[in-house]
Amino acid sequence: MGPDVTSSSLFKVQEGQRMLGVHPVRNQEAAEIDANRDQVLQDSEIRDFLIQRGDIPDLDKADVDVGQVVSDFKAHLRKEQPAALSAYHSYEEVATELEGLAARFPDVAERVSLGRSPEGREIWALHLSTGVRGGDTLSKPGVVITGAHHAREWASMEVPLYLAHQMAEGSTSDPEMRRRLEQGDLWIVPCANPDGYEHSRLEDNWWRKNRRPLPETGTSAIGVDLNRNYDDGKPEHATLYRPVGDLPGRTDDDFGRATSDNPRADTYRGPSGASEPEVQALIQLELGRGNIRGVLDHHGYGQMVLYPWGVTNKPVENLAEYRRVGEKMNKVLNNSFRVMQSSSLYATSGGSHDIHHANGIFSMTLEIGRSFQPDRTQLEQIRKSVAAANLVFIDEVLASHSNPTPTTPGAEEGYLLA
Ligand code: 0X9
Ligand code: ZN
Repeated sequence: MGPDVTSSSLFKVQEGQRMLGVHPVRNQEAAEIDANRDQVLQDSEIRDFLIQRGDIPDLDKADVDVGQVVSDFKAHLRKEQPAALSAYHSYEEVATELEGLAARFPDVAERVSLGRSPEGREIWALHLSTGVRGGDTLSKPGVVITGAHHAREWASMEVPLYLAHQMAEGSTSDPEMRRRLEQGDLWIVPCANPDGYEHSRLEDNWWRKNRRPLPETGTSAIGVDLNRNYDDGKPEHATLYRPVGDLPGRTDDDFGRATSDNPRADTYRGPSGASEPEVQALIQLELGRGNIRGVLDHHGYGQMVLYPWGVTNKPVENLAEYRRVGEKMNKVLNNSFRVMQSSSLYATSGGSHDIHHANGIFSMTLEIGRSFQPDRTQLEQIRKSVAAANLVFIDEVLASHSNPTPTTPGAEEGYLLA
């Protein structure tokens, strides 16, 4: 809305020399931010609020463009979209591009729907491998690349999409790309959370979760944090989803502050493990297909290469391997990332790489960019450099013959309870 929102708004934010109105639907949030109660939300108040809520991670560990994050959040408060929106693909555009790649390179690429989101959108994958149609790609080691589990992390969708282009288009001209497609069974899933992604693009650039209404909670809350909902249903892995002592339906015993049983929280883990259709669709590929040896999940932001465990400070048994591959990826990122165990950023349960790792899959999370919605110039640089790091990851997984069977951390050893 235009100027009358500005004049009738209870709260204002400063944008350069101008004072702009907070949209009335954000009044409650604004009241929380307005520490000095002057009805002007200063950038410093917004920054402190975002740090306290966890939307800005630990500045000693993550690389953050605080000014950009605050500015993007002000778009949320005004119920507008950041200028960077036009640099990003819509869900429909992604669907069309993947379809186009499959049509142009039919002998190495097919577009596959892994399932449907709660609002009925297909979760599209580009399946890349020589002999993809009719051939036996199941006998090859598989790698899955995912993005946009979190709706507002827009760049995390663009990198896998860019990689899909690189791999399909390189298949006819670049011997190294051809080799990867001959050796591997590759799956690229740019948008794991299509409903959330579209909601974030069109309605609320700060939206994180999926968009499933939660009638089972008896509340009007919407959405589950898909990166808290991973679970393989194996009793011996149950504590990766819900640590001992963290009871369902209670929030006073929540695991750290980064995973919650409160349906209104941004980090709501869902009513049960793998309750969400998006997570089920991905797990069916990642664990169900049987040949997947590596999973690389993209998130934003902070410039970090994260490896398991996320649920405990206990080190993984193949720590040296994770660190070696992480550092190798960081090298093509100009050493601008930090390589660390996820739990040392903060501990969560139900995260994707923990469940994969527990099933013998080499799995990492990349936190890319320095804000949720980097501008066009930054996005271009991110796409190229992070896609190169993806190729390092893929090559390492395809080259490795070891497949360690990890031991799940016991309930007694080092879970980071609140
Ligand atoms: O919280 C998450 O799911 C990831 N960060 S984000 O800002 N993209 O939401 C981090 C996942 C890594 N796992 C842990 N830190 N435990
Ligand atoms: Zn994320």
